[in-house]
Amino acid sequence: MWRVGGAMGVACLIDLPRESDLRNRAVACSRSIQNSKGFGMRLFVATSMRIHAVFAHRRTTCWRSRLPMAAFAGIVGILLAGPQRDVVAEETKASDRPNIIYILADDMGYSDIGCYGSEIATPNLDALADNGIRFTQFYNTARCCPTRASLLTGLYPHQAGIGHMMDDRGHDGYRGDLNRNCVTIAEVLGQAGYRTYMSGKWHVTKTVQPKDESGKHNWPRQRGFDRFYGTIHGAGSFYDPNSLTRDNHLISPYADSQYQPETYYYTDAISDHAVRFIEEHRDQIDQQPFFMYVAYTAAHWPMHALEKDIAKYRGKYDAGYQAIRDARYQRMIDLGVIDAGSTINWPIPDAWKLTKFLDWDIRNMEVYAAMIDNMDQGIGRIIASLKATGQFDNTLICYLQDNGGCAENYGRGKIGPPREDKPTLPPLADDYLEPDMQPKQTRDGYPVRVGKGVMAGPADTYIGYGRGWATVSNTPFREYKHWTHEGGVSTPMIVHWPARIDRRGELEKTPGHLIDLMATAVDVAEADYPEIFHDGQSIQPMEGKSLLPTFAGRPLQREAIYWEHEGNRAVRRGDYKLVAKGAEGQWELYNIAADRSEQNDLATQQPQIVKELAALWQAYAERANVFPLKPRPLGH
Ligand SMILES: [Ca+2]
Repeated sequence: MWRVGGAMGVACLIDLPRESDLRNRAVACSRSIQNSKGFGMRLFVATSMRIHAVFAHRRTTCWRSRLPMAAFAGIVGILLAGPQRDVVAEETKASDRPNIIYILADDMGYSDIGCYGSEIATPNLDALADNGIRFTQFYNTARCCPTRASLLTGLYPHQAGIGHMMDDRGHDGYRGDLNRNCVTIAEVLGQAGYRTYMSGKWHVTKTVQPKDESGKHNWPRQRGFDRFYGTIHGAGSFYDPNSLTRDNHLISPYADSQYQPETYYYTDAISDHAVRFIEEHRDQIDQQPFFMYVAYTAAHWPMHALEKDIAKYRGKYDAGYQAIRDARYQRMIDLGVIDAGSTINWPIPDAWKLTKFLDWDIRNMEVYAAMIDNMDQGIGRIIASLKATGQFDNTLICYLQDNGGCAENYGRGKIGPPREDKPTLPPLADDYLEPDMQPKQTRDGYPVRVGKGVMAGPADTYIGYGRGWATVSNTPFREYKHWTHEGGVSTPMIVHWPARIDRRGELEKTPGHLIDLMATAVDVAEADYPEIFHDGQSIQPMEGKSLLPTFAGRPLQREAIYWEHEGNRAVRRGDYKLVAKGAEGQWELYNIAADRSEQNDLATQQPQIVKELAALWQAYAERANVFPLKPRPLGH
């Protein structure tokens, strides 16, 4: 290992260290330069070609800026460093950089997991909450694609090119494709020596079925991830997902020699591949930490779940929408994630409740609960694999949801047909690549059915759970996925990191947003956020704040948080939130601290605050590529 000479002497490598040791030492040395005020300088001479790999490492950027380029030429690197004791101390810190796992769930309301008030069993998420922090005012962007663009890049979605979905609407804020003036967390942490894995839903490119390799320019492997298993598209059958991909190759789940479970179920597959990546990382634990992005499609429609999981919820929703909402509301108050003084449990209008098809809709909710239950089981397996590999304590895990409960009427319009007695269509070959978000048939030849009365769960159904249950999911907030009222943009956010967080089980009321996840990752990984990337492209500054101070209970300073999606707009500054429905909608003003259910519009009473916040939003929209609002798709 390393030996060093006297206080001003020359130190040589006595035997060749591993590359990770070299990297940590280079990092330690760079810090020592910054920290060595008042101490003498120490000259190291390293005689290894491998040191160049270390120098190429992004972590040493501050190094390069402080030393003449000549120092890097040839096989000798000259390192200037501080006293030996600093090096040792800093080296320990450098090697202790945590793994980071961001877990994102799909189309779930604020009250849908146990530790935020749900009756759905999520013991593994609850355990993370018991030993970590729950944010009570964390926000997403109200929709799948923009949330993923924002989470991945630390920008507001239009700045990353995805203000709407995966379609190009002719303006830079709405290209439906990540642009080249942003970087993903994987790109940044990869440069900082992290291994990068992703399992799950991507949904930030418009080329789901590329004609050739160039169409994969914004697939996960091309945007910084070392390994990928999941779907490029944003929704599909859980038994036969379209655009299923391993690394850079479209695959069929039924002709995949690397993964053949007894029953293929996408949520299980996402969990199993996250576990597989953690286990494969075992040999590299001493060399590099990892970043992993686990993006579940639970509980996005279709309501697909395994019978073993549905069985746990049979009969649990027979009391109907209002009774379940009432029970959730009380539990949320008991848990402290909301308070009674600033929310109301407004009654669900009768017009939103099904009566004739109530049994069918109860089944939809049983399946929805089972989807979340299965996801939680998978998170349990991820936790177990971290424990088994000794990585649990120093892994930062954040769990959150991409938008609020979904009131879309998918598959709920007409009355659906009964299942045929036997298959009516030819079976599909194992290697058939499912092209459709909603398959036309099952693998064994049953037509896929939609409509009222079609009992959800199996592969030949394709149903959403509808407005009544979405209102329960979003207890006690207004609106849903798509809208920027609290029901659209509020998400649980569980943060778990035993090595650094002592506030076990506490609630954190500081507002936060997806944009903060890049800043947090950069902070805890001690990475450098680049100004230039992608072969000379300038990179927009990240918008978010590191959440690290909040982990220790310290406040965050920020101007405001902003939203725009499909003309729905909002800005929150302090306790005040200005929000509007649609591009033509009037501004509404709420004091969220007093009225998080957004019932008492203060716009006419406090016109000065409306004016100030509207001006803030306008400035944001102009600088962040938001205009024009609701651009029409190309060709329309
Ligand atoms: Ca979603």
